[in-house]
Amino acid sequence: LPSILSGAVHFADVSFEREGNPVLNEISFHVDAGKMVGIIGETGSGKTSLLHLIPRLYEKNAGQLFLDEIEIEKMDVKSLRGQISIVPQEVHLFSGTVRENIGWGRETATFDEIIEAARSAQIHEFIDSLPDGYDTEIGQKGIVFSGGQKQRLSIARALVRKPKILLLDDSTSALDAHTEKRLLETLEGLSCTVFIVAQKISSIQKADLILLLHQGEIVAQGAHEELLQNNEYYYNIHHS
Ligand code: DGT
Ligand code: MG
Repeated sequence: LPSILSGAVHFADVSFEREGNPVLNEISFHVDAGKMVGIIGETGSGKTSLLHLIPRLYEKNAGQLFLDEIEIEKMDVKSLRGQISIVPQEVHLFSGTVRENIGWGRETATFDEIIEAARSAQIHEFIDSLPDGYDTEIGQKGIVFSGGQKQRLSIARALVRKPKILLLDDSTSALDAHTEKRLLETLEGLSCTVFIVAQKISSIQKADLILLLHQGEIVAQGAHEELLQNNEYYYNIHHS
């Protein structure tokens, strides 16, 4: 079974339904390995569903989905998921130390790798400032993290697995603009294809490819400047 990914993603007329209701309709786009894709669209437009199709957490109903020219059905699901990290819209931390929470799912990670992931996720300095550092307990008996701190911890957890494809589902919504900018710059430097679902255009305007979803369809795709010039709907949400 083929498994090694460089991280290129190609959707060809992919449709997806839930309980007989169409959720995504004929989605087509291509992104090269190592690039950044921004996804925006109103609530319920299908952003989370689109991300979930890539590691086969959801199964498409029609069309073809290729990773590096290989149809995802031809890959081993476990190996596929081992190379794709998703940061879910709802962050889940568990009772345990910061270090355990970041290393979760990758028990072979060394402490250096955990610190490196935390640095990339812009959360290392905060962790380092805690009295027990990476040994700080999280949860009922321990420290309570803010929304933005939880998001960054969750991103560190995804990065420690050194994914070829990183899927961020609204994972920067609680970050201040400065921290978000630094995070995106760091992600750009990794050899990893990054998908970022966001609520604001400002969060994704540097992306190589922006997908604008509306009721399960891509109504516009391209780079920011191109969309601003050619798409009235995009222009309007940018200026609203
Ligand atoms: P968000 O997170 O509120 O901005 O919305 P999206 O864009 O992430 O939307 P998504 O993919 O969660 O939902 C797309 C459509 O799928 C929407 O019409 C609701 C429907 N849907 C979502 N979850 C379920 C589910 O568990 N069961 C059923 N039947 N439909 C669902
Ligand atoms: Mg969603």
